[in-house]
Amino acid sequence: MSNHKPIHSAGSSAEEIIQWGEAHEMETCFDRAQKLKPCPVGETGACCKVCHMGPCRLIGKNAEEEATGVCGASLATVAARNFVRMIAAGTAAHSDHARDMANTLLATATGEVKDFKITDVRKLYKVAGILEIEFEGRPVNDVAKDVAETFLQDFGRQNGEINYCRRAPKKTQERWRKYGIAPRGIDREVVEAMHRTNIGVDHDADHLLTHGLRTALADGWGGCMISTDVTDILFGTPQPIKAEASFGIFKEDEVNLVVHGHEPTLAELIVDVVSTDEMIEYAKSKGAKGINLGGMCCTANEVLMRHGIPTAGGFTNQELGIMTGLIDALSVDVQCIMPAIAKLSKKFHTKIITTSPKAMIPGAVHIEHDEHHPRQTAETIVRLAIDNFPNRTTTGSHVTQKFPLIGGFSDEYIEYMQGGKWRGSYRPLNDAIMAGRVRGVVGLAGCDNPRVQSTGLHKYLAVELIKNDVLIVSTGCGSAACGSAGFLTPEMALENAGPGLREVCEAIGIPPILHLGACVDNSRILTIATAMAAEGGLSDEIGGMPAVGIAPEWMSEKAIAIGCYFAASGVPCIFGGESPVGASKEVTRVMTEVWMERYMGALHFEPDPEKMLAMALDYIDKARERLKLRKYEPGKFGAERVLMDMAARREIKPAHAGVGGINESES
Ligand code: NFS
Repeated sequence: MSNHKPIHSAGSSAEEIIQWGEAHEMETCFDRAQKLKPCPVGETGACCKVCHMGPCRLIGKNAEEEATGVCGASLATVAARNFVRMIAAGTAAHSDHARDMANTLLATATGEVKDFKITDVRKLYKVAGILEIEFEGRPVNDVAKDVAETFLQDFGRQNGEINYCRRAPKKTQERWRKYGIAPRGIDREVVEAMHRTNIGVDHDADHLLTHGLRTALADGWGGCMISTDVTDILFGTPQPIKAEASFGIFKEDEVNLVVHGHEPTLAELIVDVVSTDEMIEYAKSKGAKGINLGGMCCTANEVLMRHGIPTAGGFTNQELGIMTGLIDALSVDVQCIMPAIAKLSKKFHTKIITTSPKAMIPGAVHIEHDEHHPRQTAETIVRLAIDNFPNRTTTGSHVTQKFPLIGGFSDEYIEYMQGGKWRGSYRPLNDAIMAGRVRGVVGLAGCDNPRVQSTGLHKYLAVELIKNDVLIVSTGCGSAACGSAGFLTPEMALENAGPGLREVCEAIGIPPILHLGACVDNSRILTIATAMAAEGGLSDEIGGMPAVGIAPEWMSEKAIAIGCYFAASGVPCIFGGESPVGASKEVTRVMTEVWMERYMGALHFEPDPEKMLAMALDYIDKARERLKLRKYEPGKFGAERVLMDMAARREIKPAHAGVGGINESES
């Protein structure tokens, strides 16, 4: 027998803590994933439990043709229904978060909540412009109130289309209308998804999935986009900022407070409160040198993007963080919070604090986020963390490794960095793609997962893609995985990127993997793709761009909603793991072939990372071919078209020389 232990995480610090935990008999999701194999019937979508005549298992050799539930539902019906319910749940999660953000904006604008203000007036005006709300010469708070109310209408809208449909390229919108997937209202689509998948309603797989896409679009161009925009308006639009990642961010001699979950409102105030003299003095009175704030999952991404707060990583790192023995308090809001942390925390001094009126965990302390006085809630939490510092035991697994990173790439900044202050533009990026310097763009996103070597697929794909001159935009735990591996630095381009991508990154001084934010900020990728379509020279809609979405370690229903809104917007997506509709060939065919034909997007499931890579590159190359772009050859580029005038180019040359589009020779 070999005493070779399985490697659970591709992060070396994470692995060190896991091994320490095993030696100390502490159970984590990695152990549970080993012990608890997925049910093979449910895993591939063949289990129906929408009524109590079942659960029915649609299995057997000819299940696709012959198996039915007690009601007669076919395998395709069952698999499609299960899948649509995943989309609905994911959409509900993002969008309910967005609703709270819009309500916070409204309460801030009306003065009902005094702890927040409109931080980014420029973004407010930009959004008002898109929503066709008059803003010139009006008080900022009046505009903000109109914006918030307009957004809130999108949740309960019964007819027509949600506002941000109009933000997509015309041709993309036309496809949505042609196939009946332009969403009417966010809540309406979620409710209708639940209705249609109820016993005895919609039984046509394609028809069900079509509504699934309508629901997903309500997520992408509704919930997610609203959340991103309102968060930017309230707390500022991100721009590049330095931060750190991995477990070495925790400090032995300071109070370690961690924010975990997805909603930035309370976390924003915690950021503020921990740096007040009063709290720092209080921490010192308890024997700490100061207060160290860190984050996990997407709340981390939100405060990292805007304040440079360090991250301890993504989903599978939450239990491991506690096992360092260094976290004095872990304040959680909603989504992706493992209930296991409450039990685990009892082995340490760590206090788990639930804060959302929507989410409690047995064994945690509940300090409810007071919507009207959020600052008070933040202060209570910070004090609790400080009070707990003297109780710290030192029995955890202390690891010191951490990596520097650069985050904060909003779509606004990406536009700005390509043109300078006088003319933001996507011309250089489009030109670099046209010339073959950049082969294409991949959105590398989604969860990390204990069912695979956690974060390992993200790391593998990140390195291979940039080697192949593919620019990566990342969000969510994909960003956390890359950050915790040291990949989110400009040096990464020097060491690993192909020659064309490297040149582009060097010229602008950016990493080859751009951290765009939390999972809701996948909406920024939609905005970027729209801007690229508008800029010209590539596709005039989102479909047909040399762009692919990959979520190699996804596990959340939210990831499914995201994959579907990308597919419906025209981006082929490749997800890892077993297919949740794998039992039905028909459903698989609809999601790949039929969706491709109608929307120029698709959703594939492919567990093998090498095949994921090959598929992504193939999609990119085929799109290049269709667009009649120069065939991609590493190290060989075409002449780039120049659309700026001489004076303009002269002005920006020193800072951005070398990036596509600013050559001296006119073509
Ligand atoms: Ni996205 Fe962000 Fe992470 Fe997955 Fe969860 S934290 S919202 S769902 S696990 S990427």
